[in-house]
Amino acid sequence: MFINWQLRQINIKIVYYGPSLSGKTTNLEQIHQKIDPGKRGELISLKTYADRTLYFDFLQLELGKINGLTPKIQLYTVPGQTFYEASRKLVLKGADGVVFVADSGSNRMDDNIESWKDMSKQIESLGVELAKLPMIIQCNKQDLPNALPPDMLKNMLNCPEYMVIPAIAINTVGIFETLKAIITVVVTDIQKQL
Ligand SMILES: Nc1nc2c(ncn2[C@@H]2O[C@H](COP(=O)(O)OP(=O)(O)OP(=O)(O)O)[C@@H](O)[C@H]2O)c(=O)[nH]1
Ligand SMILES: [Mg+2]
Repeated sequence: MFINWQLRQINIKIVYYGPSLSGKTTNLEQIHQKIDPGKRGELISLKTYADRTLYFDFLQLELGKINGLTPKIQLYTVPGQTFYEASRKLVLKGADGVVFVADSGSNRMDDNIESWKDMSKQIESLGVELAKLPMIIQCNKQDLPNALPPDMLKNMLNCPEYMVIPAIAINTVGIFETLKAIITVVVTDIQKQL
């Protein structure tokens, strides 16, 4: 969180994390497409030739005031492919909240668990206590024939304390529920600090 008292502006950083191809970039693309253009900036996507995220995606939103401050909500995605670990850690740095985008396909459970472990390790190595970081879990690709129900995913990740939201990102299902949920937990957390 960064507050510019002169401009009465507060920057809030939310990172979409998860295994490769779970739908992190699709979340930002849908938000960018559906939100009023007056309330958002351009979507900046750094992609490889095969449409995979290289380094990160970025989208900024402007919402109503919090305690007289104008929030700039900055959404980032990490690149999910395993060899971009260093980029993921850089993108996570300074996050006020995380959306963990899990792939609900039953064949992707090992990838979800590995990504969750990597994320937990990175957060701790940045000097942040995992339990204190606002977090929402999105179970994406619920349209797949082999999709597992959100409660089962939550059990597999062994994280009973977090809110879990089912989603079909390609159809915008659960996208704004996720965004609202993470903003709510982050803002509640920030208000305690102000
Ligand atoms: N069936 C289905 N496909 C989806 C859904 N959401 C995203 N996809 C597809 O999954 C593929 C990967 O989506 P991305 O959003 O690029 O995934 P990512 O998590 O950003 O991937 P990396 O950048 O490599 O980490 C694309 O072909 C999407 O169209 C969904 O809800 N259901
Ligand atoms: Mg991506």
